[in-house]
Amino acid sequence: MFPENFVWGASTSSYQIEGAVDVDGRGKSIWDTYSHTPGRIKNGDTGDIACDHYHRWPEDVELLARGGFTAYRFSVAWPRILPDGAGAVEQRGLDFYDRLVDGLASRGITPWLCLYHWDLPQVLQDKGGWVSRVTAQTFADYAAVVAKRLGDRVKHWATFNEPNVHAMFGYGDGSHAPGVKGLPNMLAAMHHQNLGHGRAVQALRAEGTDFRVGSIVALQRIRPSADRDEDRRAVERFDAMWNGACLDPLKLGRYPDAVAADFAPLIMADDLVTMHQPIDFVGMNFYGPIYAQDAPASLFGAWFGPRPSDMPVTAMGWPVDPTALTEQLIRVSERYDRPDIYVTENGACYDDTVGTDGTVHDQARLAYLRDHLNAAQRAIPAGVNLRGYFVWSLLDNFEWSEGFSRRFGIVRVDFNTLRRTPKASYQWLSEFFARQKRR
Ligand code: IFM
Repeated sequence: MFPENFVWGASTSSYQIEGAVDVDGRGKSIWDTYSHTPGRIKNGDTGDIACDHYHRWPEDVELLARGGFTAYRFSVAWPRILPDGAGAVEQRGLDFYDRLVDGLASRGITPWLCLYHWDLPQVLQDKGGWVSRVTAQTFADYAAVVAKRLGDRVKHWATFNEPNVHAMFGYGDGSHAPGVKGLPNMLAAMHHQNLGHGRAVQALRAEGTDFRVGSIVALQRIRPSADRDEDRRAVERFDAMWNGACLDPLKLGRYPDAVAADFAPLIMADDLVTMHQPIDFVGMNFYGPIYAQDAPASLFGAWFGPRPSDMPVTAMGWPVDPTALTEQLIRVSERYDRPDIYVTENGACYDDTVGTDGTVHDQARLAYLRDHLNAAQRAIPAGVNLRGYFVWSLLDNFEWSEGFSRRFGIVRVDFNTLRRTPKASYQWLSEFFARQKRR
Protein backbone atom coordinates (compact mmCIF):
# COMPACT_ATOMS: atom_id res chain seq x y z
CA MET A 1 0.00 0.00 0.00
CA PHE A 2 1.09 3.58 -0.62
CA PRO A 3 0.91 6.23 2.12
CA GLU A 4 -2.35 8.00 2.78
CA ASN A 5 -2.81 11.23 0.78
CA PHE A 6 -0.58 9.85 -1.95
CA VAL A 7 -1.31 11.79 -5.16
CA TRP A 8 -2.65 9.71 -8.05
CA GLY A 9 -2.33 11.67 -11.25
CA ALA A 10 -2.20 11.61 -15.01
CA SER A 11 0.00 13.85 -17.16
CA THR A 12 -0.40 15.41 -20.59
CA SER A 13 1.09 18.36 -22.46
CA SER A 14 -0.39 21.17 -24.50
CA TYR A 15 1.03 20.62 -27.97
CA GLN A 16 0.62 16.85 -27.72
CA ILE A 17 -3.14 16.95 -27.10
CA GLU A 18 -4.77 20.35 -27.58
CA GLY A 19 -4.95 20.87 -31.35
CA ALA A 20 -6.87 24.08 -32.14
CA VAL A 21 -3.64 25.71 -33.20
CA ASP A 22 -5.32 28.65 -34.92
CA VAL A 23 -8.06 29.21 -32.39
CA ASP A 24 -8.61 32.15 -30.00
CA GLY A 25 -5.57 34.10 -31.05
CA ARG A 26 -2.93 31.45 -30.34
CA GLY A 27 0.48 32.31 -31.78
CA LYS A 28 2.77 29.82 -33.46
CA SER A 29 5.10 27.64 -31.46
CA ILE A 30 8.37 26.03 -32.49
CA TRP A 31 6.52 22.73 -32.77
CA ASP A 32 4.10 24.18 -35.36
CA THR A 33 7.04 25.26 -37.45
CA TYR A 34 8.96 22.03 -36.97
CA SER A 35 6.07 19.67 -37.59
CA HIS A 36 5.13 21.55 -40.77
CA THR A 37 8.67 21.19 -42.11
CA PRO A 38 8.64 18.26 -44.54
CA GLY A 39 10.57 15.21 -43.38
CA ARG A 40 10.74 16.14 -39.70
CA ILE A 41 7.87 14.05 -38.28
CA LYS A 42 6.97 10.47 -39.11
CA ASN A 43 4.15 10.30 -41.68
CA GLY A 44 4.10 14.11 -41.87
CA ASP A 45 1.93 14.27 -38.73
CA THR A 46 1.35 17.59 -36.97
CA GLY A 47 -0.34 18.68 -33.75
CA ASP A 48 -2.88 20.81 -35.65
CA ILE A 49 -5.76 18.71 -34.37
CA ALA A 50 -4.06 16.14 -32.10
CA CYS A 51 -6.72 14.97 -29.60
CA ASP A 52 -8.71 18.21 -29.99
CA HIS A 53 -8.56 18.47 -26.23
CA TYR A 54 -9.07 22.23 -26.59
CA HIS A 55 -12.70 21.50 -27.43
CA ARG A 56 -13.15 18.07 -25.87
CA TRP A 57 -11.62 18.78 -22.46
CA PRO A 58 -14.89 18.15 -20.55
CA GLU A 59 -14.85 14.58 -21.82
CA ASP A 60 -11.21 14.24 -20.75
CA VAL A 61 -11.92 15.61 -17.29
CA GLU A 62 -14.74 13.10 -17.07
CA LEU A 63 -12.26 10.32 -17.91
CA LEU A 64 -9.98 11.49 -15.12
CA ALA A 65 -12.86 11.60 -12.65
CA ARG A 66 -14.17 8.16 -13.60
CA GLY A 67 -10.65 6.75 -13.37
CA GLY A 68 -10.33 7.94 -9.77
CA PHE A 69 -7.45 10.33 -10.46
CA THR A 70 -6.90 12.88 -7.69
CA ALA A 71 -4.60 15.14 -9.73
CA TYR A 72 -4.07 16.15 -13.34
CA ARG A 73 -0.85 17.62 -14.71
CA PHE A 74 -1.27 19.64 -17.87
CA SER A 75 0.91 22.27 -19.48
CA VAL A 76 -0.01 25.75 -20.59
CA ALA A 77 0.82 26.69 -24.17
CA TRP A 78 2.86 29.86 -23.87
CA PRO A 79 1.84 31.03 -27.40
CA ARG A 80 -1.84 30.90 -26.39
CA ILE A 81 -1.22 33.37 -23.58
CA LEU A 82 1.37 35.60 -25.22
CA PRO A 83 1.13 35.12 -28.98
CA ASP A 84 4.13 37.42 -29.43
CA GLY A 85 6.04 35.67 -26.64
CA ALA A 86 5.80 38.77 -24.45
CA GLY A 87 3.69 41.90 -24.19
CA ALA A 88 0.03 41.69 -25.13
CA VAL A 89 -1.87 39.01 -23.22
CA GLU A 90 -4.47 36.94 -25.08
CA GLN A 91 -7.30 36.62 -22.57
CA ARG A 92 -9.04 33.94 -24.62
CA GLY A 93 -6.02 31.68 -24.12
CA LEU A 94 -6.18 32.20 -20.38
CA ASP A 95 -9.96 31.65 -20.49
CA PHE A 96 -9.37 28.15 -21.80
CA TYR A 97 -7.18 27.13 -18.86
CA ASP A 98 -9.58 28.91 -16.53
CA ARG A 99 -12.41 26.69 -17.74
CA LEU A 100 -10.23 23.61 -17.46
CA VAL A 101 -9.16 24.42 -13.89
CA ASP A 102 -12.76 25.02 -12.85
CA GLY A 103 -13.83 21.82 -14.56
CA LEU A 104 -11.20 19.87 -12.64
CA ALA A 105 -12.23 21.48 -9.36
CA SER A 106 -15.87 20.57 -9.97
CA ARG A 107 -14.78 16.92 -10.11
CA GLY A 108 -12.46 17.15 -7.10
CA ILE A 109 -9.28 16.85 -9.18
CA THR A 110 -6.27 18.95 -8.18
CA PRO A 111 -4.68 20.84 -11.08
CA TRP A 112 -0.90 20.60 -11.46
CA LEU A 113 0.17 23.24 -13.92
CA CYS A 114 3.40 23.00 -15.89
CA LEU A 115 4.42 26.27 -17.50
CA TYR A 116 6.62 24.89 -20.23
CA HIS A 117 6.45 21.60 -22.07
CA TRP A 118 8.55 22.53 -25.11
CA ASP A 119 6.15 24.75 -27.10
CA LEU A 120 8.17 27.96 -27.18
CA PRO A 121 6.58 30.83 -29.12
CA GLN A 122 8.18 30.85 -32.56
CA VAL A 123 8.76 34.61 -32.33
CA LEU A 124 11.09 33.98 -29.39
CA GLN A 125 12.94 31.28 -31.28
CA ASP A 126 13.44 33.83 -34.05
CA LYS A 127 15.38 35.84 -31.47
CA GLY A 128 17.51 32.85 -30.42
CA GLY A 129 15.11 30.85 -28.24
CA TRP A 130 16.78 29.21 -25.26
CA VAL A 131 20.22 29.90 -26.67
CA SER A 132 19.52 33.51 -25.74
CA ARG A 133 19.78 34.62 -22.09
CA VAL A 134 16.93 37.05 -22.60
CA THR A 135 14.46 34.17 -22.89
CA ALA A 136 14.98 33.36 -19.19
CA GLN A 137 13.44 36.66 -18.10
CA THR A 138 10.75 36.53 -20.78
CA PHE A 139 9.77 33.14 -19.35
CA ALA A 140 9.54 34.53 -15.81
CA ASP A 141 7.30 37.35 -17.06
CA TYR A 142 5.03 34.78 -18.72
CA ALA A 143 4.95 32.76 -15.48
CA ALA A 144 3.71 35.84 -13.61
CA VAL A 145 0.91 36.40 -16.15
CA VAL A 146 -0.37 32.85 -15.76
CA ALA A 147 -0.06 32.91 -11.98
CA LYS A 148 -1.98 36.19 -11.70
CA ARG A 149 -4.94 34.68 -13.52
CA LEU A 150 -4.98 31.11 -12.17
CA GLY A 151 -3.09 31.34 -8.88
CA ASP A 152 -6.28 31.67 -6.83
CA ARG A 153 -7.11 28.06 -7.77
CA VAL A 154 -3.88 26.47 -8.98
CA LYS A 155 -1.47 25.78 -6.12
CA HIS A 156 0.86 23.22 -7.71
CA TRP A 157 3.27 24.71 -10.22
CA ALA A 158 6.05 23.16 -12.26
CA THR A 159 8.29 25.54 -14.16
CA PHE A 160 9.65 23.15 -16.80
CA ASN A 161 9.05 19.72 -18.14
CA GLU A 162 12.28 17.89 -19.00
CA PRO A 163 14.51 20.88 -19.77
CA ASN A 164 17.32 18.32 -20.18
CA VAL A 165 15.54 16.43 -22.98
CA HIS A 166 14.37 19.67 -24.62
CA ALA A 167 17.92 21.02 -24.71
CA MET A 168 19.53 17.77 -25.82
CA PHE A 169 17.18 16.96 -28.67
CA GLY A 170 15.86 20.42 -29.53
CA TYR A 171 19.13 22.34 -29.32
CA GLY A 172 21.74 19.56 -29.39
CA ASP A 173 21.11 16.82 -31.91
CA GLY A 174 18.27 18.65 -33.66
CA SER A 175 15.79 15.75 -33.67
CA HIS A 176 13.14 17.85 -31.88
CA ALA A 177 11.95 21.41 -32.40
CA PRO A 178 13.46 23.86 -33.01
CA GLY A 179 15.94 21.54 -34.76
CA VAL A 180 19.03 23.44 -33.64
CA LYS A 181 22.30 21.46 -33.36
CA GLY A 182 25.62 21.62 -31.58
CA LEU A 183 27.06 21.34 -28.08
CA PRO A 184 27.36 25.12 -27.41
CA ASN A 185 23.67 25.57 -28.24
CA MET A 186 22.65 22.64 -26.06
CA LEU A 187 24.65 23.93 -23.08
CA ALA A 188 23.23 27.43 -23.49
CA ALA A 189 19.69 26.04 -23.70
CA MET A 190 20.21 24.12 -20.46
CA HIS A 191 21.79 27.04 -18.65
CA HIS A 192 19.15 29.53 -19.72
CA GLN A 193 16.29 27.19 -18.82
CA ASN A 194 17.89 26.76 -15.38
CA LEU A 195 18.05 30.54 -15.09
CA GLY A 196 14.46 30.83 -16.36
CA HIS A 197 13.44 28.35 -13.69
CA GLY A 198 15.06 30.42 -10.92
CA ARG A 199 13.51 33.66 -12.10
CA ALA A 200 10.11 32.03 -12.61
CA VAL A 201 10.20 30.60 -9.09
CA GLN A 202 10.80 34.12 -7.80
CA ALA A 203 7.92 35.43 -9.92
CA LEU A 204 5.60 32.65 -8.74
CA ARG A 205 6.48 33.19 -5.09
CA ALA A 206 5.63 36.88 -5.52
CA GLU A 207 2.17 35.87 -6.77
CA GLY A 208 1.31 33.19 -4.23
CA THR A 209 2.82 32.44 -0.86
CA ASP A 210 0.81 29.22 -0.72
CA PHE A 211 2.16 27.82 -4.02
CA ARG A 212 3.99 24.49 -4.14
CA VAL A 213 6.62 25.01 -6.81
CA GLY A 214 9.03 22.59 -8.42
CA SER A 215 10.57 21.48 -11.68
CA ILE A 216 10.24 18.27 -13.64
CA VAL A 217 13.29 16.53 -15.08
CA ALA A 218 13.72 13.26 -16.97
CA LEU A 219 15.79 11.30 -14.47
CA GLN A 220 16.90 7.91 -15.68
CA ARG A 221 19.29 5.36 -14.22
CA ILE A 222 22.42 5.39 -16.39
CA ARG A 223 24.34 2.16 -16.78
CA PRO A 224 27.37 1.23 -18.88
CA SER A 225 26.62 -0.39 -22.20
CA ALA A 226 29.54 -2.77 -21.81
CA ASP A 227 31.86 -3.80 -19.02
CA ARG A 228 34.66 -1.47 -20.15
CA ASP A 229 36.44 1.42 -18.42
CA GLU A 230 35.59 3.74 -21.33
CA ASP A 231 31.88 3.05 -20.90
CA ARG A 232 32.06 3.47 -17.14
CA ARG A 233 33.64 6.89 -17.69
CA ALA A 234 30.95 7.62 -20.27
CA VAL A 235 28.31 6.85 -17.65
CA GLU A 236 29.74 9.53 -15.39
CA ARG A 237 29.56 12.16 -18.13
CA PHE A 238 26.18 11.03 -19.45
CA ASP A 239 24.72 10.96 -15.96
CA ALA A 240 26.04 14.45 -15.22
CA MET A 241 24.66 15.87 -18.47
CA TRP A 242 21.35 14.01 -18.46
CA ASN A 243 20.41 13.84 -14.78
CA GLY A 244 22.58 16.48 -13.15
CA ALA A 245 22.82 19.52 -15.40
CA CYS A 246 19.20 20.61 -14.98
CA LEU A 247 18.81 19.62 -11.34
CA ASP A 248 22.12 20.13 -9.50
CA PRO A 249 22.04 23.92 -10.08
CA LEU A 250 18.45 24.03 -8.77
CA LYS A 251 19.04 21.87 -5.72
CA LEU A 252 22.76 22.31 -5.00
CA GLY A 253 23.61 25.64 -6.62
CA ARG A 254 26.32 24.20 -8.89
CA TYR A 255 26.85 22.05 -11.96
CA PRO A 256 28.03 18.44 -11.57
CA ASP A 257 31.82 18.14 -11.49
CA ALA A 258 31.96 16.03 -14.66
CA VAL A 259 30.43 18.87 -16.75
CA ALA A 260 31.23 21.98 -14.70
CA ALA A 261 33.92 23.11 -17.16
CA ASP A 262 31.44 22.92 -20.04
CA PHE A 263 29.08 25.35 -18.34
CA ALA A 264 31.68 27.67 -16.82
CA PRO A 265 31.81 30.13 -19.76
CA LEU A 266 28.03 30.63 -19.59
CA ILE A 267 27.81 31.49 -15.91
CA MET A 268 27.39 35.18 -15.15
CA ALA A 269 27.45 37.01 -11.82
CA ASP A 270 24.74 35.51 -9.62
CA ASP A 271 23.28 32.94 -12.04
CA LEU A 272 23.88 30.00 -9.72
CA VAL A 273 22.30 31.81 -6.80
CA THR A 274 19.24 32.67 -8.90
CA MET A 275 18.87 29.07 -10.05
CA HIS A 276 19.17 27.80 -6.49
CA GLN A 277 15.75 28.90 -5.18
CA PRO A 278 14.10 26.81 -2.50
CA ILE A 279 11.62 24.51 -4.22
CA ASP A 280 8.93 22.29 -2.77
CA PHE A 281 9.29 19.17 -4.88
CA VAL A 282 11.29 17.39 -7.52
CA GLY A 283 9.29 15.98 -10.42
CA MET A 284 10.88 12.85 -11.82
CA ASN A 285 9.91 11.50 -15.22
CA PHE A 286 11.05 7.92 -15.51
CA TYR A 287 10.75 5.41 -18.34
CA GLY A 288 13.68 2.99 -18.13
CA PRO A 289 17.42 2.75 -17.64
CA ILE A 290 19.71 4.24 -20.25
CA TYR A 291 22.76 2.30 -21.39
CA ALA A 292 25.53 4.75 -22.22
CA GLN A 293 28.70 4.20 -24.17
CA ASP A 294 31.87 6.08 -24.87
CA ALA A 295 31.26 8.01 -28.09
CA PRO A 296 33.99 10.62 -28.66
CA ALA A 297 32.40 11.92 -31.87
CA SER A 298 28.94 12.36 -30.37
CA LEU A 299 27.34 15.54 -29.04
CA PHE A 300 29.09 15.51 -25.66
CA GLY A 301 31.37 12.48 -25.84
CA ALA A 302 29.00 9.88 -24.40
CA TRP A 303 25.83 8.64 -26.01
CA PHE A 304 23.15 5.95 -26.02
CA GLY A 305 24.67 2.50 -26.48
CA PRO A 306 23.24 -0.99 -26.82
CA ARG A 307 21.32 -2.49 -23.92
CA PRO A 308 21.74 -6.08 -22.70
CA SER A 309 20.29 -8.27 -25.43
CA ASP A 310 17.95 -10.13 -23.06
CA MET A 311 16.33 -6.98 -21.68
CA PRO A 312 12.71 -6.45 -22.77
CA VAL A 313 11.86 -3.21 -24.56
CA THR A 314 8.76 -1.16 -25.32
CA ALA A 315 7.70 -0.21 -28.84
CA MET A 316 9.99 2.84 -28.50
CA GLY A 317 12.89 0.39 -28.05
CA TRP A 318 13.30 1.63 -24.47
CA PRO A 319 14.54 -0.96 -21.94
CA VAL A 320 12.04 -2.16 -19.35
CA ASP A 321 13.56 -2.67 -15.91
CA PRO A 322 11.52 -1.50 -12.93
CA THR A 323 14.44 -2.02 -10.52
CA ALA A 324 16.02 0.99 -12.21
CA LEU A 325 13.12 3.12 -10.94
CA THR A 326 13.68 2.09 -7.33
CA GLU A 327 17.40 2.70 -7.70
CA GLN A 328 16.96 6.10 -9.31
CA LEU A 329 14.43 7.27 -6.74
CA ILE A 330 16.86 6.36 -3.96
CA ARG A 331 19.71 8.05 -5.78
CA VAL A 332 17.81 11.31 -6.38
CA SER A 333 16.56 11.28 -2.81
CA GLU A 334 20.05 10.85 -1.37
CA ARG A 335 21.76 13.31 -3.70
CA TYR A 336 19.34 16.12 -2.86
CA ASP A 337 18.83 15.41 0.82
CA ARG A 338 15.47 13.70 0.71
CA PRO A 339 13.21 16.17 -1.08
CA ASP A 340 9.55 15.46 -1.72
CA ILE A 341 9.55 13.57 -5.01
CA TYR A 342 6.67 12.98 -7.39
CA VAL A 343 6.98 10.59 -10.29
CA THR A 344 5.46 13.05 -12.74
CA GLU A 345 5.61 10.74 -15.78
CA ASN A 346 5.83 7.01 -16.10
CA GLY A 347 4.28 4.86 -18.76
CA ALA A 348 4.92 2.79 -21.82
CA CYS A 349 4.40 2.77 -25.55
CA TYR A 350 3.16 -0.43 -27.11
CA ASP A 351 1.50 -1.24 -30.42
CA ASP A 352 -2.06 -1.69 -29.20
CA THR A 353 -4.47 -3.89 -31.04
CA VAL A 354 -8.15 -3.08 -31.04
CA GLY A 355 -10.54 -5.97 -30.48
CA THR A 356 -13.53 -6.49 -32.75
CA ASP A 357 -15.66 -5.02 -29.97
CA GLY A 358 -13.49 -1.88 -29.91
CA THR A 359 -11.72 -2.73 -26.66
CA VAL A 360 -7.95 -2.55 -26.16
CA HIS A 361 -6.40 -5.27 -24.02
CA ASP A 362 -3.06 -3.58 -23.47
CA GLN A 363 -1.66 -6.23 -21.16
CA ALA A 364 1.96 -5.21 -21.74
CA ARG A 365 1.27 -1.61 -20.67
CA LEU A 366 -0.75 -2.82 -17.72
CA ALA A 367 2.12 -5.06 -16.59
CA TYR A 368 4.59 -2.21 -17.07
CA LEU A 369 2.49 0.11 -14.88
CA ARG A 370 1.91 -2.55 -12.22
CA ASP A 371 5.62 -3.40 -12.02
CA HIS A 372 6.70 0.24 -11.92
CA LEU A 373 4.17 1.07 -9.22
CA ASN A 374 5.60 -1.79 -7.18
CA ALA A 375 9.10 -0.51 -7.83
CA ALA A 376 8.10 3.02 -6.78
CA GLN A 377 6.52 1.67 -3.62
CA ARG A 378 9.73 -0.19 -2.73
CA ALA A 379 11.62 3.11 -2.57
CA ILE A 380 9.48 4.41 0.31
CA PRO A 381 10.76 2.12 3.08
CA ALA A 382 14.26 2.93 1.80
CA GLY A 383 13.67 6.53 2.96
CA VAL A 384 12.42 8.21 -0.23
CA ASN A 385 9.78 10.89 0.34
CA LEU A 386 7.72 9.81 -2.61
CA ARG A 387 4.44 11.72 -2.57
CA GLY A 388 2.71 10.93 -5.83
CA TYR A 389 2.67 9.15 -9.17
CA PHE A 390 1.40 10.50 -12.50
CA VAL A 391 0.93 8.14 -15.42
CA TRP A 392 2.04 9.17 -18.90
CA SER A 393 -0.33 9.55 -20.45
CA LEU A 394 -4.06 9.96 -20.11
CA LEU A 395 -4.51 9.91 -23.89
CA ASP A 396 -2.72 8.58 -26.93
CA ASN A 397 -1.22 11.73 -28.37
CA PHE A 398 1.29 13.41 -30.67
CA GLU A 399 4.56 11.72 -29.73
CA TRP A 400 6.88 14.44 -31.06
CA SER A 401 9.03 13.27 -33.99
CA GLU A 402 7.19 9.93 -33.95
CA GLY A 403 3.86 11.67 -34.61
CA PHE A 404 0.79 9.55 -33.92
CA SER A 405 2.59 6.29 -34.66
CA ARG A 406 3.46 5.78 -30.99
CA ARG A 407 0.80 5.31 -28.33
CA PHE A 408 1.40 5.92 -24.63
CA GLY A 409 -2.22 6.47 -23.56
CA ILE A 410 -4.29 4.52 -21.06
CA VAL A 411 -7.17 5.81 -23.16
CA ARG A 412 -7.13 5.08 -26.86
CA VAL A 413 -7.75 7.94 -29.24
CA ASP A 414 -8.94 7.16 -32.74
CA PHE A 415 -7.22 9.96 -34.64
CA ASN A 416 -9.86 9.86 -37.41
CA THR A 417 -12.94 10.19 -35.23
CA LEU A 418 -11.22 11.46 -32.04
CA ARG A 419 -13.26 8.92 -30.13
CA ARG A 420 -11.79 8.04 -26.71
CA THR A 421 -11.84 4.42 -25.51
CA PRO A 422 -10.41 3.52 -22.11
CA LYS A 423 -7.96 0.62 -22.38
CA ALA A 424 -7.57 -2.29 -19.97
CA SER A 425 -4.70 -0.38 -18.29
CA TYR A 426 -7.09 2.49 -17.46
CA GLN A 427 -9.51 0.04 -15.92
CA TRP A 428 -6.75 -1.66 -13.94
CA LEU A 429 -5.37 1.67 -12.67
CA SER A 430 -8.79 2.88 -11.58
CA GLU A 431 -9.34 -0.34 -9.60
CA PHE A 432 -5.87 0.00 -8.13
CA PHE A 433 -6.60 3.60 -7.03
CA ALA A 434 -9.91 2.51 -5.53
CA ARG A 435 -8.18 -0.21 -3.49
CA GLN A 436 -5.61 2.32 -2.25
CA LYS A 437 -8.30 4.76 -1.18
CA ARG A 438 -10.60 2.16 0.43
CA ARG A 439 -8.40 1.21 3.37
O1 IFM B 1 5.71 12.20 -24.75
C1 IFM B 1 6.83 12.43 -23.97
C2 IFM B 1 6.62 13.62 -23.07
O2 IFM B 1 6.27 14.76 -23.78
C3 IFM B 1 7.87 13.91 -22.29
N1 IFM B 1 8.35 12.73 -21.61
C4 IFM B 1 8.44 11.51 -22.38
C5 IFM B 1 7.16 11.24 -23.11
C6 IFM B 1 7.29 9.95 -23.95
O3 IFM B 1 8.27 10.10 -24.90
